[in-house]
Amino acid sequence: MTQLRTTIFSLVIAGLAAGSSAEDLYAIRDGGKLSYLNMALGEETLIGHTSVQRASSLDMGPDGMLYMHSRPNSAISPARLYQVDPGNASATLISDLGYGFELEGGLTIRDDGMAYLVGGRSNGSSFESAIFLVDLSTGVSTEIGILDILDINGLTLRSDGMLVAWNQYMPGPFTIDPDTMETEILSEEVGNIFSFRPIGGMESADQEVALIIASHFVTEGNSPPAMAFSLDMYSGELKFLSEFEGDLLITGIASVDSPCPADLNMDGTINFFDVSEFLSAFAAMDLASDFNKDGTLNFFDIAAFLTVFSEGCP
Ligand SMILES: [Ca+2]
Ligand SMILES: [Ca+2]
Repeated sequence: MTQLRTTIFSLVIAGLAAGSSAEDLYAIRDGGKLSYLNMALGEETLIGHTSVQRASSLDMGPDGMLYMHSRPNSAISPARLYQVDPGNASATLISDLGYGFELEGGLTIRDDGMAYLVGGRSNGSSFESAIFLVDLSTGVSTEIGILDILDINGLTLRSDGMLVAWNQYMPGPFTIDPDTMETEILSEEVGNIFSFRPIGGMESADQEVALIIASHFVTEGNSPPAMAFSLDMYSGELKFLSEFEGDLLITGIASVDSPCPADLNMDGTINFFDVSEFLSAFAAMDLASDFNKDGTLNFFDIAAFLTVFSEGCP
């Protein structure tokens, strides 16, 4: 009996140890593969393939689903916005974004379900960098300004509402004021680390410290391993976290934890309408209501939804 109890106890501990950590990330890599990155161990696990060609940046929505944009394929297909299920990597098209966004760009989602999307687009003979505000539920995007910095590969939000971005040609990360489009260097001493590894993505769960993945463009041959860093978005201090084995071409990263999983209609608050949305999804056997993430729908999902609902939103 004691032995059984010990066995169960060690299984519970092992389960906790194998569970997700707030610092872990989802990553989109190598032409649309979705991976799980264990940041402490520097380990990558493939979840599945989104089948989206030219998949670019990624972010976690308040509804617990991932959102991703793809770059256009010249005249064949425009840039597109997708919703991606983090459980199995299946991608659902939300909208066409048009023929801009030729460069990798960046996507970051606000708590109210609106996203900032920066993309480089061709302006006749040269490129220009534009920022769009995208409604994730409809996919409708509205241009809000032009930036003086090109080829942004990482974009995330700071707690004061400023955007923090990076491209590898800049000496360091910089802030973007989304109201005025003014840019300002945050920290200059850190740029050289990335000289051979372009920014794969930036992400911040707490909007104070960002996680950054630097990853090589080329996936064959002697490409250096992808590296993870943390960046204090107020002081500009950069710290090395871990290195990933294998040739990972990472173009976007997203937090594992949704900031507000009960906010199913993504309006930034939780109320009756989210309960109604949950019940509709549950009744329709839609796995959006699979709140304990075990692939089946039953009483435990209602209990899990009620728990996150009672915890509220940040
Ligand atoms: Ca809501
Ligand atoms: Ca379930």
